[in-house]
Amino acid sequence: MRKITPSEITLENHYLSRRQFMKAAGALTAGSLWLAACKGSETTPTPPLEGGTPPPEIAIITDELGDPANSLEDIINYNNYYEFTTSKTGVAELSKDFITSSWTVQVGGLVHNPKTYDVDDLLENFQQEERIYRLRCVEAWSMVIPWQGFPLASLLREVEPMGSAKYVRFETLYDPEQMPGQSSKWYQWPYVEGLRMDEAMHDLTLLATGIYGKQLLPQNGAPIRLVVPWKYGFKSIKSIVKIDLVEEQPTSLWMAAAPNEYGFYANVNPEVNHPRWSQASERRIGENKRRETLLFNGYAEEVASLYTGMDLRENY
Ligand SMILES: Nc1nc2c(c(=O)[nH]1)N[C@H]1C(S)=C(S)[C@@H](COP(=O)(O)O)O[C@H]1N2
Ligand SMILES: [Mo]
Repeated sequence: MRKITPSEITLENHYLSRRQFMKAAGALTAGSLWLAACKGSETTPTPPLEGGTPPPEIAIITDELGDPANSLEDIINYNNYYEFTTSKTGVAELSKDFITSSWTVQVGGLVHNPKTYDVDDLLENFQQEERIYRLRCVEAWSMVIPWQGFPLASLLREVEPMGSAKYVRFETLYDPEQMPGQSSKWYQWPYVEGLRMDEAMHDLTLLATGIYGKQLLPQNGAPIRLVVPWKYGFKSIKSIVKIDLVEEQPTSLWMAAAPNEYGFYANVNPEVNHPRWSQASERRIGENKRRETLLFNGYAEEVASLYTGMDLRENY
């Protein structure tokens, strides 16, 4: 058994199903990623099977809490992407022809060195890392996703924020021809999100470009999207075209749509309920039993200090 990275594996059917994982979990040491039952490897020869095909290579990816990553199938077929549809199972089909090539991201505002980046250059010039993060939707479902990407901080440093920059504002593409959901008058398009400067500079804050070692698919926010694992999923804005450093707190699409339900911070907090439902527990996609929601989605050790002295109930 050897430790490998998610991108070393390309065939998603090499992963154990969650049910298989639960059986195997007891037998394995906790780790982030293990390749087991290595077909054809010298160390673990596969026993001949009677009349059957040999088992495939099996890899288990877990987060640092030991929970298995969701399958690629789950991750690419159960999505929130309101630019396409409000149906979670309909996004994949409706977004399949979305054009994500020749994509640029304009970074500006209160910076000394504004620049428009080609996503291909971002992939080349910023060291891509593997990050296995929990994603907790405000609707109380969650997944574990093995992302590839790079810290937002490394991009922000390059454009040299001015001292007056207090927040970062992100914008998704506006293109109603390609994104049928943008014809909906219920929301103010384009999708906008924001972070406070220290949140944006935190090492956990990722600009994601891939999942399971493959480029992002449109339904997951291709070609580049934000991932802020300690906040509700809606902060993790997809298909970004513009990043601005600003002085005033940005108003997100969700704050504009329902200010009493969605605040600027949106930190995962089991003690602060959504006005219409409890946030104390969640359903991990692929599991039946609900699990308890963790403060800051389990990243309290890393991020709680960002909020010392703040009333987390008031600043929801
Ligand atoms: N532009 C944009 N970004 C978005 C959304 C959206 O509708 N539009 N949905 C958000 C919500 S509510 C969640 S839970 C996550 C879901 O990400 P996933 O589909 O990749 O799992 O994306 C977030 N980013
Ligand atoms: Mo969400």
